[in-house]
Amino acid sequence: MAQFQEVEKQSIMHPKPPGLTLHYGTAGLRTNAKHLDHAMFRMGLLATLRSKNTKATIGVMVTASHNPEEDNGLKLIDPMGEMMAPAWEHYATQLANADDLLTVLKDIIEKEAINMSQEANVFVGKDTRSSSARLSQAVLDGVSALDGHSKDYGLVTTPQLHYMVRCQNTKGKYGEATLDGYYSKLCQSFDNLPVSKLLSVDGANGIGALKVREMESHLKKELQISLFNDGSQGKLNYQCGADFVKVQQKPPTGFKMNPGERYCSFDGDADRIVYYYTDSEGQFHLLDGDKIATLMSTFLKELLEQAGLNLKVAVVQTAYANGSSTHYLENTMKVIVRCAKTGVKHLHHAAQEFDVAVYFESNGHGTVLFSEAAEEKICQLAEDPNINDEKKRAALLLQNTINVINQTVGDAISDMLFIEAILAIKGMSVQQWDAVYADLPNRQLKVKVADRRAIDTTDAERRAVSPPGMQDTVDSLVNKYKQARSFVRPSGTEDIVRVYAEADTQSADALAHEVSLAVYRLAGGVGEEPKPL
Ligand code: G16
Repeated sequence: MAQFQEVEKQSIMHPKPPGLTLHYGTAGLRTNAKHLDHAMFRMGLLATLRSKNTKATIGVMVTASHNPEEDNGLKLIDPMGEMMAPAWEHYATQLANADDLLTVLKDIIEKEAINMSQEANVFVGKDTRSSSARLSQAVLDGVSALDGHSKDYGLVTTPQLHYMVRCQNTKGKYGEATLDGYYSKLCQSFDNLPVSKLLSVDGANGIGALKVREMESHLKKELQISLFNDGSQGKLNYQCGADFVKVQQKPPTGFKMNPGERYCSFDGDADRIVYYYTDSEGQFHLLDGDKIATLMSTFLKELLEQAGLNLKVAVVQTAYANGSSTHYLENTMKVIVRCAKTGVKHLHHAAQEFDVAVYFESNGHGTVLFSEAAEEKICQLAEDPNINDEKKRAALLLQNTINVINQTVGDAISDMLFIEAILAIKGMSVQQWDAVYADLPNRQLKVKVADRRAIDTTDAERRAVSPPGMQDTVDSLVNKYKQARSFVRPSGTEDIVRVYAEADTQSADALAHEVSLAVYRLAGGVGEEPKPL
């Protein structure tokens, strides 16, 4: 077959480094950029097969998101803009590691009964990393080797590419598959909502900064955005961005914070957002994904009640969710709460079971999903001439909310617009938002081990099943602290094990350290032993 000959010919230009093993993890492939050329070419092949298989456009985003600048990676996007189906992740790993590329390729074609004469379309985007241009070219080479059509969107945020894929596959029903279409949809709805002014945005020196600037020109209303870490000087994700702020629990470098003012940070591909401020005593306050989920779900639940719509609202979190947030949501807000494994693909899937579901990871990655039936009910109500003013207002607000949200995946820009609108509508300051519940003090640490797969987990990653003795040790350490909880899990994006601990006081730091030591000793730690904080 001519296509296979072309793959064989082209793959010589994209050789696999000997001995390298990659794994399609939490959010795709990710490692040092210098090892990725072959994998990018091969993922171009895979995306083309997936497109033939689904008879729809597939997306490939070249990014390593929150990882350091020298890393890169890729996220594959399925037809409705969601992360690629888990069944295909296995093929991605197989293909990336294959020594005999054609055999694995043919195997996938046979298993999935793919019609190779079916047309294929792949959308490609990239972040601002210096390696992204050559790596996205490798993806495009892979697509053309299998005769697929591609459209290169160039520099876009990850959620923007997710959006394009969905627009294309819904034939414009979700919106227009262009950047202008994306900004117009979000901004038109945002312009219909009240808005607070003056927000400072940390762009993590990445693509989000460029795209916030681009979006501003589409806004009729004045949302005064002061942008810092815009990439003009600093290094991507270095001492800035959502991951740094969340994990370090401190402000990014690159600017001075004024007490009481509202700030937010994006991550390297702008699919995460966290808010923060300092009080008059200079104390730093973080409003992470849990606080965002609480704000959004409360707002939506109130509007649905005002509109008289009986729709089921749920919040999906992960094991990292602060215990106070789960307690508040279940006991005060009385919403259904579900816990999913880390990775938005898991949260997204769990959220699809409900009429309206807010899903957020504590790290600020999340969005809101409305079922088709829920959207229809809201739209019908908004157009009903026989309802009272209160219902009308609520229905219209809900309708604009649906359009401001990027339902394909967490989107820092869209989440930011929605949060700003909620604060303005509720007349709420960032301090009042923060005061809704108090976070339990918590700490997240990383432990370097020889092979992170030594740790295996169950119960949505809340319990370790290996190595032997790990969970018993965590349990006995947790018992020493009040209101404490801790878990360990291997990261799917970095070569480390993550440790999370919370407790009634900042003794959470000591618990996290003790658990880190246990990981180091029981799971094959390398380098220096973890030191107390
Ligand atoms: C990715 C995933 C997130 C996940 C994060 C950390 O984020 O999309 O869902 O929470 O990695 O994952 P892990 O703890 O497995 O390393 P991003 O923003 O880097 O793509």
